[in-house]
This record gives sequence, structure tokens and C-alpha cells, in this order.
Amino acid sequence: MQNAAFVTSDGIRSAFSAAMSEMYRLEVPAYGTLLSLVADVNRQVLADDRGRLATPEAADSLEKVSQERHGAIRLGTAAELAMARRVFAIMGMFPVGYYDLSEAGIPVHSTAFRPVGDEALGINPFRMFTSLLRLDLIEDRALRDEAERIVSARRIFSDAAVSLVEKAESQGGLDSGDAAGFVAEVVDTFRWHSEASVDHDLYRSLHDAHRLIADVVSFKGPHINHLTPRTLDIDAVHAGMIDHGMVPKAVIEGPPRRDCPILLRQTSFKAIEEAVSFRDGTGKVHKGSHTARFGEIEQRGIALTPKGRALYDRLLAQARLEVRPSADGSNAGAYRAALETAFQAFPDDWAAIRKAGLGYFSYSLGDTISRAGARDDLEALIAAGAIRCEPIIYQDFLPISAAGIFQSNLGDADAQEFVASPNQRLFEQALGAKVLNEFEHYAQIEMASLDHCLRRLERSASAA
Ligand code: OOG
Ligand code: NI
Repeated sequence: MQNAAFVTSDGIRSAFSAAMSEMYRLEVPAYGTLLSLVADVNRQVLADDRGRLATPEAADSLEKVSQERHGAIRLGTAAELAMARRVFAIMGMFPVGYYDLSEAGIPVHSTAFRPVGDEALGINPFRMFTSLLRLDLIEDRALRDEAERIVSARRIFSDAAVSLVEKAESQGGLDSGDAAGFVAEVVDTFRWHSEASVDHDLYRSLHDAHRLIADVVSFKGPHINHLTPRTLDIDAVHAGMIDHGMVPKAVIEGPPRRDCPILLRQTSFKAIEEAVSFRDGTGKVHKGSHTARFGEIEQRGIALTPKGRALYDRLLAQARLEVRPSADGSNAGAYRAALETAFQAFPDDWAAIRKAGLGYFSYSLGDTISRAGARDDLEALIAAGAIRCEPIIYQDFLPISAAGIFQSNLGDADAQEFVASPNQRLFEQALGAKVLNEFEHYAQIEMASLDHCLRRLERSASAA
């Protein structure tokens, strides 16, 4: 039983995401512009009642619909990742999924800390896409050692943050004063630093090894690199960005626009160039710049089963083989067409998706009471209106999309090749915990909802 004086973990997460949003709007004004564009488009969609078509989720209030759904940070060491896990646990966010980005030329592997369970997701779905730098992928030995030395020496979480984590863990929660202090300390961890912690020469070498390495190693802390509100019409927001002075990435990542949305579609405005000062050993200041922070939007659809996901992966690969989206957007139309053509092979009808075993659904009792209860009769029960089904929304991420988001914000020119080397075991060792397997998780939700319905029907059948 949680002490009544404690703030719930959902409450702490909500306060955290609101405070992050406020900080980011102040730090990156273009992000504030993006938020108002998203709110305008969402308002329009809800007014047109296209919302029901655009999203399988029931329409929430405009404010809730348009809230941030995720952010992203990049960490430098196993110790930082392990501490981040403890910090996020206090906000009811747990590591789900393993994403290997080395395959796409990005020297990181990642997870998403997120709320698990309908109730928590309903209160506030904020997730943090969290990447761990893989210095093992830097070829230059001396540079790798130096980068390692720098990140190992820094402390990204304040003493106050760490002691509040310990306090929360030992007493099982935080009262409102401590919770507010905790949120302030954690938000501070993800603040931007306009002074680099390395000199400009080292920054250049790190940058030449990979821009992402410079981004992680050159600063005192892991600045939040983007936040992502939810939109009900990603195509409209993408198109509207230009009119509002933002430079959108060339293409929307993920599946094409469909009647029955699947997985996740996302796009962003490109990272802005920000002034940074670098101090050398003699105290001389070099004025330079760094490009890392951007704003993103997302639109989610149904969670796919392994079978559905394999089909998605195959169709995406097919489209990308035909047209590889180029960074300057010159073939964006051709890419969109290739994507649409490829995805004609993916059923665009909820019943067909369900019957083919491509997506996860949650089952609930319908209005009609039926006497039947056997699992084989599921289709008959659905047809009779005794059982209703609804798509389960995908709450996770997609590695190829994530790579596209990383890439377009690192400067598209210098895409690099690494040997794909997923290493979930090493990642979990650093994290100090196992990540939840997202497919197993969705399957469990589906199964539990179905079991619940069938048991209720069986009971009412035997009572009749
Ligand atoms: C994370 C990029 C991945 C997403 O939405 O797929 C991501 C990063 O740039 O650090 O946030
Ligand atoms: Ni993102």
C-alpha cells in the first residue's frame, strides 16, 4: 500500500513532462511554434470529426490530445544509464524494447522508459527514448579513451537528485515537497549548456568521428534533444511547418497514411544551430556552434504482432529499395508513392487485420448477451455483438524511423557505416535490468482482455 502522503508516480511523471515542455519552449522557441501548429491542426481535425478516422483512440480533450508523448536523451556511460533507470522508475517509467541503431550508422543502442498499463498511459503517456553511446564503435583508440575519460568523470545527476532517488526507493515514494524538488532536479539534468566542457579542437575531433559522439561527450549533461507532441494529422502538420518558418525533414518516417493507422508515423523540424563557447587550456574562449536540438511530432496506430511487424518491415524495405529518401527532399514524392504502392499489400481494414493475425486488439463485452463461450466461436461472438474489439495502440518506437530522425538532425551529409552489432545483453548489463519485450507485453494485454470477456460470457451462460 502506498503511503497516502506520497504523490503517485503518475503525478510525478505528469509534473515532469509539463516542466520539460515549459523548459524546452523557452530554450527552443521554434518548438513553441510547433506546439501551436499542432494544436491548430488537432482542433481542426476534431472539429471535422476526422479524428475518429485519423486515430483509433477515442477523442480526448484537445489539450490532452496535443500533449507531449515523448522526449529523447543520449547518455555516455553505463552508470548514467543505470541511474536514469532509477530516476524514471520513480515517475512510473520502465524500460521497454531494445533498439540497435548501429545498423543504421548511429553509434548508440537504446530503450524507451515509459508507463506500462492502460491506466498509467491514460493519465500521462510520456516516454523518454534513451540512448547509450557506444564508444566501442569509435575506431580511433586514443580518441575513444579520451572520450571515455571525459564521460566517466562527469556527474550528470546532482547530489540532491540522487539523494531524493534513494529516499524514494527506501520509503516507497515522495511527499509533495520532495516530489517537486525531485522534478526540478531532474529537469535541470536535461537542460541545455551553452558552454562546452571540452576545447574546440577536441570537439572537432569528436565531431569528425561522429556528430553524435560530440553531442554526448562535449557537454556537462545530456540535454533533452527533442520533445514530441501528438498530432491527429501528421501530413497536415508536416506541410504546415514550412509556412511557419520551420524546416521539416524530407519525409515522414514509418508507414504511409492509411484508413487504419498502424504503428507510428513521425517527422520533425531539423535541428537548429546554436551558439556554444569552448574554452581551451589557457582560458581562451572560442565561439562556435552545435546543432542538436529539434522538435518532432508523432501519430500512432495499432500495435502489430510479430507477423504484422514482419510484413511491415518487408514492405518498408521494398519501398526503400525502390526509392531511398534523399536528405534534400528531392525525391520525397517518389518515396511517398513507393511507400503507398508497397503497403497496398497490408490490409487496411480492422477486421481483416485482426483475422490475419497482424495486429493486437483488446476485447470487451458487447451489448448483446450470448450464451456461447468457446474460443473457437470468437468470430461468431463478434458478429453477434457479444464481444467488441478495439485496436491496441502501439506505444513503442521503430528503429528505422528512429535512425531517420537521428540522421536528419545530425546533418544528413555525413551518414556513416558501422558494422551492425546489436548487443542487448550488454545494454541490459549497463541498465542493471532487463527491458520488457514489447510484443510479449501487447500479447498479454490482448489475451487478458479476451480471457476476461470469455469468462464473463461463460458465467452468464451457466447462470441462464
Ligand atoms: C532519438 C531519436 C529517436 C524517435 O522518436 O524515434 C526518437 C535521438 O535523436 O536521440 O526519438
Ligand atoms: Ni523522437
